Amino acid sequence: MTKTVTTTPYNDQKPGTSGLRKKVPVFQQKNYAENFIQSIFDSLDGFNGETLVIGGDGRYYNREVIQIAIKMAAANGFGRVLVGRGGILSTPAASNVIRKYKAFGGIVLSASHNPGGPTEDFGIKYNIGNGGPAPEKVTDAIYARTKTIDSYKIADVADINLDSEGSQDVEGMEVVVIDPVADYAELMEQLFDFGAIRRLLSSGFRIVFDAMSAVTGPYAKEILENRLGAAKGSVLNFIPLPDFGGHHPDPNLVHARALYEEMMGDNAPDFGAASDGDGDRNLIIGKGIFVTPSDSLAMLAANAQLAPGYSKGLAGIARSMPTSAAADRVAEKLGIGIYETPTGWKFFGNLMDAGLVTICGEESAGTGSNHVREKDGLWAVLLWLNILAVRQDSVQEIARQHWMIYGRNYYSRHDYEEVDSAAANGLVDALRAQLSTLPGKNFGALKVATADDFSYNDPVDKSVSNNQGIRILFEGGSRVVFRLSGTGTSGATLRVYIERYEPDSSRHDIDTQEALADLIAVADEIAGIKERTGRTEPSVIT
Ligand code: G16
Repeated sequence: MTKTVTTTPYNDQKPGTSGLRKKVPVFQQKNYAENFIQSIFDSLDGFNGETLVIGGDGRYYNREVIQIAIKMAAANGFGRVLVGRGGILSTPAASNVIRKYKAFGGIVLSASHNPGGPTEDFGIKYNIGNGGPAPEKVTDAIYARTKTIDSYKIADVADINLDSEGSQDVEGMEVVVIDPVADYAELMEQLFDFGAIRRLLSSGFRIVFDAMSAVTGPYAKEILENRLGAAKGSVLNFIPLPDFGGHHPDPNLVHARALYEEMMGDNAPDFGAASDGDGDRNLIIGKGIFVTPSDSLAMLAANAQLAPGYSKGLAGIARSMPTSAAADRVAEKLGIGIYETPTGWKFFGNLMDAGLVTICGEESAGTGSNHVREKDGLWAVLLWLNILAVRQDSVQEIARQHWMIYGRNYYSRHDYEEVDSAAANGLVDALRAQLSTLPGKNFGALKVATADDFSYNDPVDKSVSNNQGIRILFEGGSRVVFRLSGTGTSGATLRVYIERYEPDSSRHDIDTQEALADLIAVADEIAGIKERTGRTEPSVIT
């Protein structure tokens, strides 16, 4: 039987950079998840009888919301739901399932790299039929609906068995529980030369992959150890836990510190990597060298044609605005297009659908291609391994040669987390007020060339996105960028992105923070970070 339940709106359901992310107790409020899911359905047209994909990263509260979403999909008229066994689908795997089975869309339950547990983070995101995050016009419509919603529909049935694969009926809608790994692993086998990677891994080349007790564990075990023959034990923390073992499942130099230390040690493996809560981010570390996400994008793009899936070359490259310009130099050399988008994977979807770009990346540990419409952590790891297998060079050698050819973009991001929201907004407003007076000003040896608040004109659907980050560009190609994160769940997170271009290869061995020291000081001088936030140093440096 289907019930219509009366509800009242919540006023805080505005999707951020990647869906709605809140603390679990917020989601546990009466009808909170139901309101948001019904608002998604109310914002869509034409899904009657169609297929919906549902899956999540397995974090605390995942199973409860999966049950709700399935019952609501049935009551709202979907014809079929595909759900990962145990309610599990990594974000890139969900994107693949949507595309492969021509689903109408998907609901992805994740708060990505944010911690999980009864008092930590949860999230709901809607992906459209191309497999990618809903564009702003859809998320705006969802938000508008959350403000007026007065009822939702749900099937009044017992919980669905999510643990055995196969088909079940829920009020006339078919629910198919699928293997979360199989389709994804098959796609990876089509893109990469598994034979070459297998030979590399059997030749004494050692890898370590930290799944951070998150969703990529089963995917990495199957692909890296079972199919590619990496030594048993190469995949660490491979059992997904609802609270990620109490850690932040964020593959960066702070939260994946142990991996970093191991890769910098005397007896380091040849290649180290990690992925995040929902499997879309990646961290790449070679023996003795951390590869920044911006550099990784550029190096992968420069070498992608060595992998079978990209042997015909790339159509173009896209990067988010705060990501370093290292990829721009590769695009220039390859004679292909480069696109600069706002932060958020959703902005890449149109470019990929229109065939303008093949590879995309973000400084926030995201890299991916048009094989799905999400960033993809394991994909980045496999492309690196494919390149290493063909080139027979170390990660160090590949990076050094790359910098020799293209120059090095020294790059770092400083995050100030859980800052008072009013202080953070005040800082951004004050920066905006200075924009017109900054050009031409000198700060030590640095002279401001231009300063603006980034606006994006989507070349495909012509939509415009304003206020996407304050950019201060200096003569010579250095820059600092300021923006507030759209993924945090308490207070505000100020992100400061710092970049310097160094063409001279005799200066490619400087410590990154040292190479950027003058820009870091100027960022504080212009924005008054210490004074306005009361923080003397960033909470996270990546
Ligand atoms: C999400 C988005 C990314 C974005 C990142 C950081 O990643 O999908 O496109 O770069 O957040 O966004 P912000 O700087 O606004 O916090 P994820 O991995 O959290 O889904």
